[in-house]
Amino acid sequence: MYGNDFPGEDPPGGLLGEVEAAEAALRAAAARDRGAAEPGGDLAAYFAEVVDADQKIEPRDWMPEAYRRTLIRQIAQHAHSEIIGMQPEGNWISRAPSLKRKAILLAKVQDEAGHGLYLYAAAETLGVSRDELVDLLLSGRQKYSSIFNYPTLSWADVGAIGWLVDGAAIVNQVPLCRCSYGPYARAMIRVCKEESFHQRQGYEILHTLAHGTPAQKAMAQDSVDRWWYPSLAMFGPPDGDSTHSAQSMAWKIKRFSNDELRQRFVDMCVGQAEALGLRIPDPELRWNDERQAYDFTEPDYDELMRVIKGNGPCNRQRMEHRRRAHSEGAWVREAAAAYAAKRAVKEKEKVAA
Ligand code: BYC
Repeated sequence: MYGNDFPGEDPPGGLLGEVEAAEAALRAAAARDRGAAEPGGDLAAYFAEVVDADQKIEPRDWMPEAYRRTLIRQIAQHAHSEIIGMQPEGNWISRAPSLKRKAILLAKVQDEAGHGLYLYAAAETLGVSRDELVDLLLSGRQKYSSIFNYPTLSWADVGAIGWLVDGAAIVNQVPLCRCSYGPYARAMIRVCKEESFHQRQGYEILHTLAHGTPAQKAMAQDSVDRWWYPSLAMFGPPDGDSTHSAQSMAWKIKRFSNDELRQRFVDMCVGQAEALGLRIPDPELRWNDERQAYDFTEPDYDELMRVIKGNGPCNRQRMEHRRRAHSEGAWVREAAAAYAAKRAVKEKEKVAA
């Protein structure tokens, strides 16, 4: 039993079942005739009709400028998170405890790079270039997830990231498979399937450690103690302080509020922690029969704001590393551009011949 393969899941089939249902809904929406905007008609009304009918907005469609800007902000932040998210785990590639663990971790980190690329490509369909987005990240004008500003101090942290961070990412991203913007929803289907696999590898690392020597078990518990609250904070500020939620939910970009998803994540983790034999570090955690959900201690949202503003334990290190990697990779981009230009000339010559 690994992570989200948990029995008695709600919904049946678990989160992966939900991804499959979202994929089927995407295909069904594509097969339905959603009509076309009347020439010279009310474009805003047509946009609202498409969203209301759970059809997808595509890049060719008219959309409110604020919808476009919100999507660029969220998709870009998501893409940057995937790219920066490679650093904390990359820290352990050369120190993984076996060749097999090293190969698995390498593949996982490589998947995160792939997710970043799908997401940058989805953002580009909104009329912004990859160069602009990278520049916004490197100049600090766009954010990435708070979670990647915490250090990975032990091998068990690779397990805790898989179980808790990827677990939180999936709970947040499964509803995005039903996002109203087609390219983002389609990218999310593939990302969620891969993230689900990542969550299982983290769970399996922790399970092995938790059933190993007392020192290994203590190392696993220490990781869970450090990653629990930062993982809860990944869902964003509480609903009352979430500036974008109401509008994003009306546009069906977000399907659930930050607090709803946080609760869902806590409810999912409790049974998984029991199966691992590890303790969630929250003395207030208990089942509430009336709410049919667990009561829990909220993360420290002042800490979240400090980390978002650049003052977390590793913000400076992460950005310095990314800037250095970007400048050291300039020759690769130049070579790829020169190669593409050469091929374009050859293609043109072929067509002319
Ligand atoms: N970190 O109004 P709100 C992953 C910002 S997983 C940093 O609620 P929204 C991965 C927010 O941007 C992580 N900033 O915003 C996993 C806004 O700031 P601005 C990436 C945060 O957008 C494993 C302000 O706070 N996942 O990639 O409605 C391995 C107010 O918040 C955070 C995604 O990006 C935070 N935790 O909701 C490798 C998923 N929380 O722009 C990689 C897509 C909030 O007004 N994103 N802020 O200055 C989302 O679902 C939503 O954007 C959020 C926030 C739920 C994160």
